[in-house]
Amino acid sequence: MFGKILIANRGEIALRILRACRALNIKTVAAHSTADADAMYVKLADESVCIGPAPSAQSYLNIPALISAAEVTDAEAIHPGYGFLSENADFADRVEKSGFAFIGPRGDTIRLMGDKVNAKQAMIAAGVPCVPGSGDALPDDPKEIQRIAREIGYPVIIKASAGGGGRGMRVVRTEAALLNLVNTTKTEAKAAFGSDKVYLEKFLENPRHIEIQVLSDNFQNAVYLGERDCSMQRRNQKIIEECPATGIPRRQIERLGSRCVEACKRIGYRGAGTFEFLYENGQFYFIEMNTRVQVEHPVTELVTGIDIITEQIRIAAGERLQLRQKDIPTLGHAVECRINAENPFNFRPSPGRVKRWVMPGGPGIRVDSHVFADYTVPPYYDSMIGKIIAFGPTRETAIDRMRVALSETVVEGIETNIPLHLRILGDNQFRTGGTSIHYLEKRLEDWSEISGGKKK
Ligand code: MV4
Repeated sequence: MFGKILIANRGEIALRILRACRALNIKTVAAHSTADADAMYVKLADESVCIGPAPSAQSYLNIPALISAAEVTDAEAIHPGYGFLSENADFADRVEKSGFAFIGPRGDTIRLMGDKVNAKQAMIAAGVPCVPGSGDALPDDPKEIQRIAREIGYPVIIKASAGGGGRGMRVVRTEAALLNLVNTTKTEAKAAFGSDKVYLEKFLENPRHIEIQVLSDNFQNAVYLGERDCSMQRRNQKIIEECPATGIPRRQIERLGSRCVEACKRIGYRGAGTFEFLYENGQFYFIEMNTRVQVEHPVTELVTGIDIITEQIRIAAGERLQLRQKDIPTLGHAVECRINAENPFNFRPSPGRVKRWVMPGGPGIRVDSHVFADYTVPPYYDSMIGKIIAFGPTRETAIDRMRVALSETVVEGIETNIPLHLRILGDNQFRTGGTSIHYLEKRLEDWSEISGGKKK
């Protein structure tokens, strides 16, 4: 087991990783920017290293600075968290070449899954159901592109192979618009990701976003930890996530989970990972794989009792997975609300000094946040400042506990999206469950009309 881990991240996930390390009696190094010098996880860490000025490019994305920090503190491993360099294959390679363990998959696995065309081909080979599509990157020949699109059937969606997470995508509803949009998407992909490789898929009009969590060790042992419903999103930003996904037959989840486990074994996956699916008309369709721990990992932890960060560390240290699929419980229901420092209805970031911070408690309530009274939320990074997770024996109990928790939460000095959460949690469609990825954007339009806002 490692003696010391460098945490190459910030905010609530840095604190989460620190807590797992401390429980394992592993020393911690907090790598932080000048803007995060006063963060509580920096104070709680055994050592801290300032890796540069506030802008991410000069600090949390600064590979030489992070590797040097690990060297000067004699860390044995680096945990990248999520975002930043967590899915940067070159970073993973350079960490391992420098003699440190990268707490995540090998660089070549990150590279494989980062190329969405290759990722889909690997999934098809493992029997994971995928969205019907071009199967490979689009050729240059316009006639061939039109033939492929016709074979798929309109509407189709053009996606950048080096993109993901909603970046570099365009929906095409008629053949007349196809070639121009392919060229536009290729140009944008080249500029944004360095590769103009694009592919086509059948566009699904009203899916749910369901993801499968997996753990896989160095000895080809792999398990799935159930599923999460992440459909409550706005502009590809998740707001509420939950586990399990209501209204989906357990046998179907079990079959899908076992296909994901098979895929992990075939690609030699190492660590924690998430298979992202669209779910429509009772069918699952793989879209992409995330080779990192995700913001929403706590809902899976509460329902299965498994500490995903600790499992990541153990797997990276070369331990065998002790978990057996049949022993993994799925008990009750968990709902996570992402707490963002932003205006609840125009979503404008609201950084600044937190004058009052009173967090909720009670049965089944977990708060993952690094914020405290007098903390200053910096303007340089993502606006998420924490997560409130509610667990209960049923979905209804979890939702009601969350409503009570949010209603007793006090944050003054900055704005948060708590009022939006309360509105969603009180909405009948949400309470019934099974809403699609478009639900929130539609409700926001209805609500903005009520509050006199203009239609977008
Ligand atoms: C799709 C889709 C519909 N049909 N692919 C968005 C980000 C990335 N995960 C892929 N995304 C989508 N791919 C097909 N063939 C709709 C989306 C999509 C979406 C997916 C999940 C969660 C939120 C989303 C928001 C907009 C579009």
